[in-house]
Amino acid sequence: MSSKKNPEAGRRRFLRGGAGLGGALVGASLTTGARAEPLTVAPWSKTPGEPVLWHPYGQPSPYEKNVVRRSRGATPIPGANSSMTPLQNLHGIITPTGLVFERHHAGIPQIDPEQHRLAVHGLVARPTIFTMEDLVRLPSVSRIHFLECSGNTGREWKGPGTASLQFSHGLLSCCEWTGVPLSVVLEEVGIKPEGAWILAEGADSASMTRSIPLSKALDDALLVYAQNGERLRPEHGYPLRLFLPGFEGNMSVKWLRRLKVGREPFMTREETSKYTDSMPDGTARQFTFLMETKSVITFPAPDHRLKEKGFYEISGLAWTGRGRIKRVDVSTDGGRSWSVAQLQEPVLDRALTRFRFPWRWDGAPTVLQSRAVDETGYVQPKATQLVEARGVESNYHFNAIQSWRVASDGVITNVQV
Ligand SMILES: Nc1nc2c(c(=O)[nH]1)N[C@H]1C(S)=C(S)[C@@H](COP(=O)(O)O)O[C@H]1N2
Ligand SMILES: [Mo]
Repeated sequence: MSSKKNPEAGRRRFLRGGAGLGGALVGASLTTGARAEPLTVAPWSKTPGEPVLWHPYGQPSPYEKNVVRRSRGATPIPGANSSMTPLQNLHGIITPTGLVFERHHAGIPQIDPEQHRLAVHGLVARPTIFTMEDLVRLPSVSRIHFLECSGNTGREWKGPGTASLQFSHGLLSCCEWTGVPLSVVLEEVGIKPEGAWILAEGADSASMTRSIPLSKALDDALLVYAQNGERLRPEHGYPLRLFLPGFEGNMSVKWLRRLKVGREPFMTREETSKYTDSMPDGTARQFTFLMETKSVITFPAPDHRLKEKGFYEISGLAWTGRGRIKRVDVSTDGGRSWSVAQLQEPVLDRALTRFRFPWRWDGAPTVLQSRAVDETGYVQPKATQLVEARGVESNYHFNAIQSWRVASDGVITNVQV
């Protein structure tokens, strides 16, 4: 039988050849935990199970109840909070909508889509107010893109932060977004020649506002009404949000109610006192739109514990606001040597890319790292390199190589090497 028809034969060949392992697995079994015992018939195999419509809207198995968003707890400002995606429990590249991180400056408004309006005004020929019905009738597109808060991994600037992947890297998601290209709407209203920036305003009580360069608005910005195939959830901007592929999450204004075209950036709170980068010379850098190339090992991570030595598949995510990921290198010896990881196809433009690397843990303490390279040749920096360039006073745009230390008891911690 060919390996196509018989996956078991293919697997044995893989073991013998030691694909990607340099023959390290010859004669060794991957399945250290498996036993040769008679198979029993469980209670759930003896009677019919739950009926259809057990949950009219599907739910995960009750055994997956620990796979949830988590938050650091209440903040002093009402409604200003965030929750993190449990990256340690996810597979592939798509974030299930119910696990997509949340970041709200003033809570989640409950908006009636029939009453929602999008006003487009300022330096335009035809100021217009759109209903949701108007917008959904326009030509639409669907795109798979990551969304990362620029505050993600912000606690790593001053040394190793939280010993948890969910809390260190969990302000990150990747969804299929459907909506109207912003360029279509801008063409409808007709931008005056002096127009160069667009103010985007949310309908939440924070009235969150950001200035968007017109070039981005005309390039690939989307007015999004659906996420992973269904209308947006309230926490992600229902009924309408802006989505700017590859740009910092903050600019993808949720509950979008107004776009105003102007000559210059509007210098809102979110681009002056917040979302600026403190530099080592005491100045602050403004308008750091692009999310830089980054990667992280999602298994194993501090949220896991290795029970025994033996075979494990290291797995992780890489992404870049610049386009596509070209390569991911993995080190299992604290950066002394690097090997190329396997990338899951398709590798999409400004989407999460899943990488995998086979590993046999010998039980000795070690440090695991991943390093992403994007299609422009940019290489994810070491923490020391990043800090040298940017100092330690920033809260945003930390994209350094993440190091996970594996101790001999299988406990994994967050370190910087
Ligand atoms: N109107 C409005 N838009 C907003 C926010 C907000 O609080 N209000 N938070 C921003 C921030 S900081 C981020 S990181 C993303 C988070 O999007 P999500 O909650 O859908 O993951 O939305 C952005 N858009
Ligand atoms: Mo954010």
